[in-house]
Amino acid sequence: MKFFEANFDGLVGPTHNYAGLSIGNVASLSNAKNTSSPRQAAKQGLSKMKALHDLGMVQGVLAPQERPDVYTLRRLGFSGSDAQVITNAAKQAPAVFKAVCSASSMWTANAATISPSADTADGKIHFTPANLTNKFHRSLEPVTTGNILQAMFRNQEHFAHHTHLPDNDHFGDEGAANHTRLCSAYGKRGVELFVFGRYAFDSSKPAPQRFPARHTLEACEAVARLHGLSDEHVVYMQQNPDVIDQGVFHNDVIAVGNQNVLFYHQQAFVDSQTKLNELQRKFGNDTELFLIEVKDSEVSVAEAVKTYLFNTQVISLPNGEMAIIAPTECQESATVSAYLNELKQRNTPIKQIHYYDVKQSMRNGGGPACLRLRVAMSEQEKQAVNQHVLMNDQLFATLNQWVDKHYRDEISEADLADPQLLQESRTALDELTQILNLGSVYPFQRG
Ligand code: SUG
Repeated sequence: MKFFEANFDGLVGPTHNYAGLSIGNVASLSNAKNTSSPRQAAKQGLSKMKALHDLGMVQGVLAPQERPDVYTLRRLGFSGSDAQVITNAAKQAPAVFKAVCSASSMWTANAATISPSADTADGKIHFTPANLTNKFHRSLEPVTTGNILQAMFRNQEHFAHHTHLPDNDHFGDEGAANHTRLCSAYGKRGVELFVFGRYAFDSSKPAPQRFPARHTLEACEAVARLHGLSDEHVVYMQQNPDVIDQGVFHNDVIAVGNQNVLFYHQQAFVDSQTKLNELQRKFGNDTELFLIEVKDSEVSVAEAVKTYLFNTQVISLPNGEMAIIAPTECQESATVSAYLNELKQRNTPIKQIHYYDVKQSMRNGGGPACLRLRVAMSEQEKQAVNQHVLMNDQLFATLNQWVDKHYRDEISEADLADPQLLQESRTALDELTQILNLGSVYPFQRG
């Protein structure tokens, strides 16, 4: 049977904006209050999806969420019509209001953690939406994320869905951004590498001083239990607290893996050598495991954070070669582009580098890898996916027209308080759920 990895990219939502909401995320803070272009952002994302489809990859689309989130504002005491709720919240609690307008669900690497059927005890693909507790604006995502994932992966014979972990910092879970699966082939049992920022129940352990560690060991362990993974095929590694303090707010800003390749920075992990030895032992020796470590002397942590060298996608092309999907920021850096050119000459599976412009997303700290959620699957499992979410020439054209029809060209902070934006957003999402055949997934549709 044929196995492959499918990528489900987040479609950027109609309220995409720069609100400076993510302390610890350098780009988010430095672009706060800049004017954004939702239309351009959505189109950049769609172009990347189409490019991966054209490279022969299985590519899907994950729908955005309803924003501003008036339901949360009502929970927080604002009342009246939706327009009154928006106007009053924008005036009386501007910081809260900005948070409920965020289109942050576009970064689907944070949507969920997914274990493929080859790794799980019951042979199903398991999904756990991330609770994203560390940032208020992101903690609003998991319920609707779960609804959308269930509408995409409905078939209960193949897919198992869990509720997100308890909404508390002890179980802070940022999903696949801190999860990497290494394997000799997609259909073979792999090693699932869970990376965490801190220990929730032991304050004597290392932790960052300046910026928050969003993801805990205890959250990783809970997801591994829920998914029925065997201890012999799981590795837990702690992120180096010093790099979190330098702006590496998720592991996918400092490391990325695919099949038998782990590409990471020298400073990425605590106890790096011991942990990589454990990884090698659990991976086994049947297939060579390529541990590609980038030294400080080659690319500094600051340069990696600026260019998102590690927030690249490493993908296996149909011809068996691996390619790196990088943001144009990597091409614009002399150091990083020279490094990548040299890397593809080396004796590793990585043989191609492709650059894409996702600047609208990058300005909020989201590179190519943040924009995608990976699901390793078989041809049979792919047939069980809602086929309307899979990218093809027709869907690409339809979604571009949909964006042209509904999205604003520009959004500034003041525009978010326009009650009309909620109506535009709901009209767009209602039509999108028909295009993607999702049924009713949004609060406004469920009543
Ligand atoms: O959670 N930015 C997102 C970026 C997420 C990137 N994802 C991965 N690395 N996988 C975050 O910090 C900024 C929103 C704002 O400031 O307007 C934001 O939410």
